[in-house]
Amino acid sequence: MADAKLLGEVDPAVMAASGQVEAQVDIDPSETSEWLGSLDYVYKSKGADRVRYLVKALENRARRDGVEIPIETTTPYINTIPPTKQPAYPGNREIERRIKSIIRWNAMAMVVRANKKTDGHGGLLGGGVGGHISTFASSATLYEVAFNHFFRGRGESGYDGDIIYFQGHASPGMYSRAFLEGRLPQEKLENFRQELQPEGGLSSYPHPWLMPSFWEYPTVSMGLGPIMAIYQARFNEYLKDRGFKDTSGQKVWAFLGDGECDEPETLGAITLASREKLDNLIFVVNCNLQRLDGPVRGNGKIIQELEAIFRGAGWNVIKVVWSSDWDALLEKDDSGLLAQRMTEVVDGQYQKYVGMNGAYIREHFFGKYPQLLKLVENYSDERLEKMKRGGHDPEKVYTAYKAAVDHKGQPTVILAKTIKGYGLGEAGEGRNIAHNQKKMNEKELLEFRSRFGIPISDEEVGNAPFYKPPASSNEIKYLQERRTALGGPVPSRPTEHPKLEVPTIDDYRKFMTTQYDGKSISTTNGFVRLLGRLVKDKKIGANIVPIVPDESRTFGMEGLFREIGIYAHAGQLYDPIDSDQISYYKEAKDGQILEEGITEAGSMSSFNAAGTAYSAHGINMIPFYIYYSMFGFQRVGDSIWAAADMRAKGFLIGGTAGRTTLNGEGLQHQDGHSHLNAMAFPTVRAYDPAWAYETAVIVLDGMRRLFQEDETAIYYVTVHNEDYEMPTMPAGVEDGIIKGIYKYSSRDVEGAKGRVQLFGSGSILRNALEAQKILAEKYDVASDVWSVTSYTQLRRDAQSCERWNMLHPDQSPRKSYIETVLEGVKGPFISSSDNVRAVAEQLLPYMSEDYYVLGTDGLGRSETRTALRRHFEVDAASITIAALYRLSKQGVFPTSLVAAAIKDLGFDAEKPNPLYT
Ligand SMILES: Cc1ncc(C[n+]2csc(CCOP(=O)(O)OP(=O)(O)O)c2C)c(N)n1
Ligand SMILES: [Mg+2]
Repeated sequence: MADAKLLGEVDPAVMAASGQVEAQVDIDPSETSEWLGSLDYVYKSKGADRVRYLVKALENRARRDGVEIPIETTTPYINTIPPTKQPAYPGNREIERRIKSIIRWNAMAMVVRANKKTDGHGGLLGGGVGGHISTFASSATLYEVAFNHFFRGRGESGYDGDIIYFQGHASPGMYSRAFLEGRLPQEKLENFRQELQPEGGLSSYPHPWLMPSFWEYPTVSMGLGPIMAIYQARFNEYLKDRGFKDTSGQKVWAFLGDGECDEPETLGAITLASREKLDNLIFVVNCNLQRLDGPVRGNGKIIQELEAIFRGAGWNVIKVVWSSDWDALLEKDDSGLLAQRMTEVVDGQYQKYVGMNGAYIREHFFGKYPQLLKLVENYSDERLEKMKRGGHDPEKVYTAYKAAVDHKGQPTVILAKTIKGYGLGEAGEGRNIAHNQKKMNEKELLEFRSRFGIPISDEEVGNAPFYKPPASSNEIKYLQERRTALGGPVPSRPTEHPKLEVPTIDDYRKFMTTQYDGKSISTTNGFVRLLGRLVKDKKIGANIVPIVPDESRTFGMEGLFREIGIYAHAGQLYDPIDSDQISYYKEAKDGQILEEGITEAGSMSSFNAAGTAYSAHGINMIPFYIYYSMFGFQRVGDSIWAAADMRAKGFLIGGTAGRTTLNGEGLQHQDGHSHLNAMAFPTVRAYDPAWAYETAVIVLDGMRRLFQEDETAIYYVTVHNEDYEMPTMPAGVEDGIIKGIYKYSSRDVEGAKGRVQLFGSGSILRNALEAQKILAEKYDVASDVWSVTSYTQLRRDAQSCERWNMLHPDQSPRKSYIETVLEGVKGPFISSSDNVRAVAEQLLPYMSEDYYVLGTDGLGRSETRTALRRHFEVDAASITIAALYRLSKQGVFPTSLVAAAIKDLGFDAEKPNPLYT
């Protein structure tokens, strides 16, 4: 063999990358043995602490003498917890194995049957409705041990359970268990992934929106489950530290895939968990070494790589690599060669062993070293083939979970080695096609049935029928007893929640008068004043959760630092540099603000935790997540989608919005399209208010709807940073503000040449008002200016109205709000906003007359607001020109005068289209 590298051996560079140290040559074995003997003696006589002390002392001495000792972030590729530290298994292994086998069978059958039934009805790449067998097949033991011994149900209070993020595409396993528990009827299982059937179906993945009394947390957009779990664990601490609830008994579990760890969100926030000492958090990474297309790290070792990353980040890492089948061998292996061989073989090779027989494993795995061949000389090939991996051994899994739940001061990650498609045999076990396998032929079903001992006859097995033992069977009784002892079923989500009485708009009229009227402030400042008042509100003040990703000062919120404090579990361990100032940087254990630092993904995760506290904890927390609007829907849209899926409630405040209102920051900051994104999110109600009172009305009415009326929605409100004088709220406009439009101002002109309707939103409403003046004074044109707070809400209402009318053609038609408001009003209508045109163009199909939209399509740039508004053609002159032009098209204004006006207003008719410049 000389220099040739053995198949499957780790390359030194790979070892270095995953923190492994290359094995070195022992030049003096008797000296080594003497040192090791001494160490054994110390361990036996004085224990582990003394060993640690001595090893550290040796290391320090060597470093003093300049000996370079590589920092090791990985341990050998064996179980972290040795057999000697393994607690006794508290359950009945035999019954649990039978239960698990039945759950495996039904989970598989659910997918196979659904696809048989729907084959030929389309679905992913032809075929049927799809689904996954192999993922749960690999993680059945990881879940079952937790279901039987760890997962806490909601208990008597209904809100005391563990919070669990199930790996999304392992959901057939969860349904299968719920079926045995009697929580889901067989008809539902028959309709896996067919949710529109009359008797109802089961959603593909965890979807609280679609199965609101079952699922709590959507996870299948990979990476979102893990990051949300971290912030959820921290939010549980926040609730405790702020005196809302003792959450100390509630663990947060996140089950994830090893392939999923490639997502930046999965690993991107793990240091928060260790920094905050979240010992209520447990990650279980199902390391089946495969993702969708093939191996996760064919040429490396995902468990070692993750161990290094998590250990480096300060987590408690527990590796569950080998089952008890290997204990005796490892114990007997004095040379350490077995652990070495285990460490040096790469994952792609381990995957290959799954599909090979014992003779191959003997030759290629043990055969590298003669000592190892000797070690297994009494093991038959069959035995070698059956030696399991750690994640399939309930005792090893139990050991890891027990250590994790008992661990103090750190979050724990369990890296469990499993086999993808475990039990599927030829149908996919360990095969690269395993992930997409959703069909099994008769022979494969027979083998699966026999392997797991399911009492289904040879004749029946081809149909993959469901199997459920009678309620009186030991299996069902056992499983029920275990869940009762643990506080009830999981997952489960309550659909009735406590309500919160919130203040009314009337309660805040005086506030609006004194804080807004006549003041030259921005809508951002108007919102911050409102927030400052809300946190002091007797009814709801404490429930408000302000969340910011390092932009409080940008929004002028720093006054809140001292007033309500920044949440820090450790309190404030230093004297802040600005402690002599009024709004100093105050961190406190009961601080209210979640100042997340520069992480929109983390902040959104906090929003999701706070926004679902009503269902998770039975407490109506009211999140206000305030951020740069450019870094919202565009950057963390998927997390907002998850928020919608999980029925989160709260307020997203998109600050510094508007392509031209945020002028100096230029490209990559100027947002004119977040409203375009937001319109696609069904539970998001998006508003672009112009005046501070509009924001206040939207927020106050929103709180009532969400927390008093129990509507499920997220409010998205953009606020701007342009200071201007805030007017007094006209009487009777509240309804219009909430529905999306109201008339703000009218200007009549004696002997007018015509009349136009000007729609304006956000800061651009003022340009429409200026245009109104120019039109009247220079061109004898009368106009009405409308404040449009939400095109999206208006469109939704108009759309559903039109739909109803279409489906009820013989009944008197309903009228949409926009139709009602514009009844008898003649165009032309000119809309202008600081958003892309498509936002206002939502109304095109519903406007009976000439409707023309101005907007800010194109990439941003740094300039003055005046220059930018001319560039994007949303300034008063642009609005005036558009109005005159549309009047001329109606024949009421001479075309020649429009051309003259363009000149007169100093508008360069040959300027390039801003979309492309
Ligand atoms: C963000 C995102 N990208 C892609 C997918 C599609 N997808 C679903 S499962 C999967 C492979 C998962 O591999 P792994 O995390 O190792 O889980 P396993 O099934 O092996 O347990 C992929 C790519 C997804 N669900 N989410
Ligand atoms: Mg995997």
